[in-house]
Amino acid sequence: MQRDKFFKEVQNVVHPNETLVKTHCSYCGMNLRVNTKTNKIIGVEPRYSWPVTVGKMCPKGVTAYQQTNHDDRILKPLIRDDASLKGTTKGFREASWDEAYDLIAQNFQKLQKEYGKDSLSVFSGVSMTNEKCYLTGKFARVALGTRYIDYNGRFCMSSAAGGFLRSFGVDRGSTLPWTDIHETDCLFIAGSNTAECHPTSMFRIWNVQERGGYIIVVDPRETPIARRADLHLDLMPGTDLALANGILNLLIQNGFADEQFVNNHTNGFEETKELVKQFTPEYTSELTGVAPEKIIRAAEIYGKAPNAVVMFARGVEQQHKGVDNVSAYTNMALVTGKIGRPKSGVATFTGQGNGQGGREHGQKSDLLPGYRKLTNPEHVKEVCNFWGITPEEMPKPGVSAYEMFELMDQKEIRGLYLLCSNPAVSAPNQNFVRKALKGLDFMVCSDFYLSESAEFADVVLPAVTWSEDEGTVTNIEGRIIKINKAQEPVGESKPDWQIQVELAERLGKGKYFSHLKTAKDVADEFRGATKGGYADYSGATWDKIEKQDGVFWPCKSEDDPGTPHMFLDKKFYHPDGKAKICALPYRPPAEEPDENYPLRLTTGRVVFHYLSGNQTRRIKFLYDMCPEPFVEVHPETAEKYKIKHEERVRLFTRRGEAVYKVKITEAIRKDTVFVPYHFGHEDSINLLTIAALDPMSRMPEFKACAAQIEKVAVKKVQ
Ligand SMILES: Nc1nc2c(c(=O)[nH]1)N[C@H]1C(S)=C(S)[C@@H](COP(=O)(O)OP(=O)(O)OC[C@H]3O[C@@H](n4cnc5c(=O)[nH]c(N)nc54)[C@H](O)[C@@H]3O)O[C@H]1N2
Ligand SMILES: Nc1nc2c(c(=O)[nH]1)N[C@H]1C(S)=C(S)[C@@H](COP(=O)(O)OP(=O)(O)OC[C@H]3O[C@@H](n4cnc5c(=O)[nH]c(N)nc54)[C@H](O)[C@@H]3O)O[C@H]1N2
Ligand SMILES: [Mo]
Repeated sequence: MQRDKFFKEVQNVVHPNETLVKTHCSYCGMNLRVNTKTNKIIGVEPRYSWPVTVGKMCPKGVTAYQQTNHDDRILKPLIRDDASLKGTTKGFREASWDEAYDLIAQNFQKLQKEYGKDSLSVFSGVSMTNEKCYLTGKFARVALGTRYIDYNGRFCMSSAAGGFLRSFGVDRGSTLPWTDIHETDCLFIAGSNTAECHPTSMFRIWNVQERGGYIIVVDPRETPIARRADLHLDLMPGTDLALANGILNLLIQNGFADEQFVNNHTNGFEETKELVKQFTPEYTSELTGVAPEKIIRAAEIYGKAPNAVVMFARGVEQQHKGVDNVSAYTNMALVTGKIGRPKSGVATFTGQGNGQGGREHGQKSDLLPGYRKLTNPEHVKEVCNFWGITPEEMPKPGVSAYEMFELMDQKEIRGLYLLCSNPAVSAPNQNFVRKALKGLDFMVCSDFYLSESAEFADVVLPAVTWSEDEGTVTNIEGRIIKINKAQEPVGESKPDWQIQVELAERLGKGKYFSHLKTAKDVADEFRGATKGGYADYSGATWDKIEKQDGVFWPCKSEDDPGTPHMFLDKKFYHPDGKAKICALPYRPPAEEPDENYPLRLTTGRVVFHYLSGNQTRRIKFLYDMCPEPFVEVHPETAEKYKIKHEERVRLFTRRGEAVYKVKITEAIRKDTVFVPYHFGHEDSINLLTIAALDPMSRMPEFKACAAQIEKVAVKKVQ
């Protein structure tokens, strides 16, 4: 039967004063429709015709619409007129955009005159559209001319990116579309709390079992997916590399290697085979704490499955060997040839709504649009020609996110333009990071709510939320999708791209930016800038995205439909067309438990909050469901420390301390404690975390450090 065209397309005018705007959620980028009445957002509806999540929504998604007209919105630029109140929300006054721009231009120019171009820095985030991410990179390099730009993806997906680049020569987070995943025979999921962090994908995960397939979960905690999995490998935090090597050894020893695939399409097999030999089930068990039988069973299930998908997330990646972990788990797919065909492959669960696109187009210290490299003179030339600057004018690569705080502390960097990130909660080793922020000569923060980081700013600029602007983001699958505008900006707030265009004019760089009058103008320039890079978006027009329900990159021309499956032709992106199987010696976490700090601390998320919590702590329903952080402790450990459920304990590491309510649960290892990181100020677990960085991705080790707890003495009422 032919579907009625009217019903297929009824997504705009519903009633004269009510509309449904088809868009995607601000948090993880899944689809929904925003309901508006007389041009004001009043609710959301699921969209069942969206192929990826088929109308599924999560607690954050159903309340995301409440952000836009929230009472806490910043309505006008704020200027700090009392420097002694730096580090608090006080001491600001409202100002006009003109006054704010003048003050910023004056201070930025003064700093650059006195201390050089590189005395300024840009720290950004990937909750922004591709267009904004692209323009932020151009703004840093062309308008400010500084080498110091980096972004919150360094704390999120940089290890996945590094691992994929090394293994495949290309970094697209999923080698296959999500619509394939439930049809596989085995899902091997490491370090992902999928049910809480990607709830709208859960129906596909459960469907694997319902169709007779297997689920294997690797996590120190018994998360909801671990509970229902066929096998839960409950490893010690920070030991994934040993586990992956141990499983690979068994896959090879037990004849599951696909010799033809390995010979024709990969390098590095023989040396990897030699290296992993020592990782017998017993030795692997010693290193990881996982029983040998479970390791053997995992290799058997994965090895025998006709199709299998290896998936991982931050549990694996946020380690000081995150890149090695990613390549080590990817080895499983390459050795068995379970990649480059439907229903098999490797995927990382993307973090933020634009975690994928946001890392491809120039916010990273060493990258330019289209995933071009700042270290490659040809790439630099291409982008310079496009922007109309000379290669000499292009700044050199800078440093990673955390290292920028080190340079601030050393007064190498004196000014900061922060947008779309809240590092005063989300960066590791907070005591140091907050000191670095406080010591800046001049700081600008663009946000729609006053964040913990804005407390350190001299000027705060009111940005718009996701639903007051339009543009594209690239979702978990590598599919470029369209965010649509549902409401005019509240107060005097402006989209970040517009702020950058106007600021560039004040800085005397208008000729490179003034032609950008609308979000569509930025989009057209952005697509052009990616042309010829391997993350080529040039054919992904807004029309095509609308018609096809998204476009997978690479998409190189108007008539290219895009690339849902990677490597179907068995061609990888290294110059010889082969993938790399990597021989990776084991390294323990940077900080191992000892007498004084005998516990392993790991950190992560809960379903009700998002990242630093600056958005979700303001939504009443979400706040009520989880108003404060907690520390998960195993009953036997609690017994040892004589602590009870809901009692308060002081948790401390070599870097800092905080007091948390105890949640006693058997769903955690006895040697490990877990705290969610969505809270600020004295509640932030990042006061305790370690800034041990991965040598390649510069990712901090959020997932493992040594800690101790003690009961807090109850203060006597005076
Ligand atoms: N509700 C909610 N959803 C989110 C987000 C959010 O803040 N809230 N954030 C989004 C973003 S930006 C991201 S990056 C993703 C993150 O998604 P996930 O990576 O799934 O989230 P995390 O809770 O950080 O960590 C996942 C799991 O890793 C486990 N883990 C800890 N240490 C180790 C280890 O050493 N090895 C292994 N194998 N596992 C370990 C933890 O116990 C945890 O269950 O979620 C996205 N979705
Ligand atoms: N201990 C520990 N720490 C972690 C992690 C962990 O697992 N454990 N995970 C890390 C990970 S994966 C991530 S992704 C980071 C994220 O950490 P952050 O980058 O701090 O993430 P957000 O809380 O999303 O911060 C975004 C800020 O920008 C604002 N914002 C949102 N959209 C826009 C926009 O379009 N424009 C502007 N101007 N502002 C906007 C929001 O209100 C918010 O204040 O945290 C990392 N930190
Ligand atoms: Mo993330």
